[in-house]
Amino acid sequence: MTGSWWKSAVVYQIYPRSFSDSDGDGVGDLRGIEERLDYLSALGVDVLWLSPVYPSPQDDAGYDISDYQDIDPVFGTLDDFDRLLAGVHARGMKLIMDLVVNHTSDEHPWFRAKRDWYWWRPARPGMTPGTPGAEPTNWRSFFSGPAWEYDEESGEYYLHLFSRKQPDLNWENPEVRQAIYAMMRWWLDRGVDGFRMDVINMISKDPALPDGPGGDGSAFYLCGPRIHEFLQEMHREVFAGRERELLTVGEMPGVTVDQAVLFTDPARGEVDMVFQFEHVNIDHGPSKWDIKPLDLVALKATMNRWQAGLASVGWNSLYWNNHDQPRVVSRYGDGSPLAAKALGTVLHLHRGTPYIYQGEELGMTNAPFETIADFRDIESINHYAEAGPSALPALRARGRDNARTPMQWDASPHAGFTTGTPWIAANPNHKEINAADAVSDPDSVFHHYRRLIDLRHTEPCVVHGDFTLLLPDDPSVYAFTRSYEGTELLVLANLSAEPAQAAIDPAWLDAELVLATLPDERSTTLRPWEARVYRR
Ligand code: TEU
Repeated sequence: MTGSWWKSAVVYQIYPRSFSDSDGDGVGDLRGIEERLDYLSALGVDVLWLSPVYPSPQDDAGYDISDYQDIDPVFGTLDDFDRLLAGVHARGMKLIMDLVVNHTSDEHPWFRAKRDWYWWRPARPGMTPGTPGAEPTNWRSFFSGPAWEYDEESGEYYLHLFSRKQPDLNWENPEVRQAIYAMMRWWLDRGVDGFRMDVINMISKDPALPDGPGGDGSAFYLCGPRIHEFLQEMHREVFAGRERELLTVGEMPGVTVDQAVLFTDPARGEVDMVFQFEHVNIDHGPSKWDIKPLDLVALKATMNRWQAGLASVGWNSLYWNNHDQPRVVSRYGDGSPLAAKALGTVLHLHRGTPYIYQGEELGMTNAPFETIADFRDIESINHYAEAGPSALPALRARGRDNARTPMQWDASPHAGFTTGTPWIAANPNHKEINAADAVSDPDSVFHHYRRLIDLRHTEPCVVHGDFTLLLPDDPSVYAFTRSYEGTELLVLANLSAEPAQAAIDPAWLDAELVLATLPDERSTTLRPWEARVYRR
């Protein structure tokens, strides 16, 4: 792929259902996005990533696709898409699509027409098909219950790692692979600038599909035997030889640093960068519904390992948020604008390509969900059905709907997202946290993010500088330096609600203060949630 322009780029993720509704049906759409392009341009981001907008029964909010080469009417038409893409390009930005090819919807015509494009297996030997425990393996789905669905008609089961309406494609079949590559070329020919690849490290499975310990089959489907071969083939068939500057990022739950080096080594031709999960699983217990408090020392250690592991070969992606994660300001912060700025500063000053999830640049928080009726996400609803009302506190803290409430544009009803009834309620705090106020306040989280993006664009040390973690054992201060060609940056953040003493060389206080979230006090004591970036 041409050069590495994406090293100095910042990506902004749009979750179309919740971004901006132009026609009052309560669901965001492509025209809504088009109307907001000047806002995104003012923020300064380089690339927009659209979560899925393809035709879909919306069982998993569009991650269940029934036609890869069209737009769901709820979002608009292909003409709307072309206009949006032209508007993005006219502003010097790029647009990448969400590529969901580990599975399709069960309503995709392939599912009935091309049986051997999916994973079908008979019942466990000696068991009556369709009875509990007769599933071909003991694998559990990510969305509760077994990963197998019985099909009366054929008397066999199909595999679905996610919902029963998301059957897994069988990538062992070369016809599957060729159909997907052709579809990808079609989008690139239409002008899109790359792909975010959904759970792409799950496409190669051990064809024996053995039982896993305690129902966890991940050893047989995460980074399976042919994963590198498939990604290299995709690269040759889809990306190689294209002149345009493209971006590929593979979402890879469970990926290790060593594997990520292989996936992102440019010489191997696989993907440009991966989304790893260690730093967002750090407050999980045995499952994501088991809540542990954040251990900042552990968070710094994991981030540091990824920085070091991809320092000479490969490249990191950097994110706190996406449509699957609770809001970072509520999770690793205290919900305040100051915490939002401190967390943003820490993330954006690491080496890698930062991803901003819509509303993060406003300091949008988790939602005040009360009952199960407030939730929309299949993952939360299924978990509640299995675990019962005692699951509510975990759903409130961890539910993906926290990320999916409407983008907060202004203080008007439904946060200015829609003139109709939104598909999920807007957070009542939109009266205080919204884009209109943020844009007009130079001290807002929005303008701090704008300055962070600007710093990446203008200071090569942010892009290329070597990363050195300082004070690894400090429980509240996040501190590190970056250095490149004689320039050195120091990043200091107090990620706690108490004042904290930063045990750094006080000579740094004489250096240029390039970014600060509170008025300069020239002290090594950091106020609660304060963040500073020095340069010398
Ligand atoms: O998510 C993959 C994934 O493994 C998790 O992040 C998952 O969403 C869940 O939180 C597990 O507890 C991707 C998409 O980002 C997600 O929205 C989809 O639901 C999923 O794949 C299936 O396509």
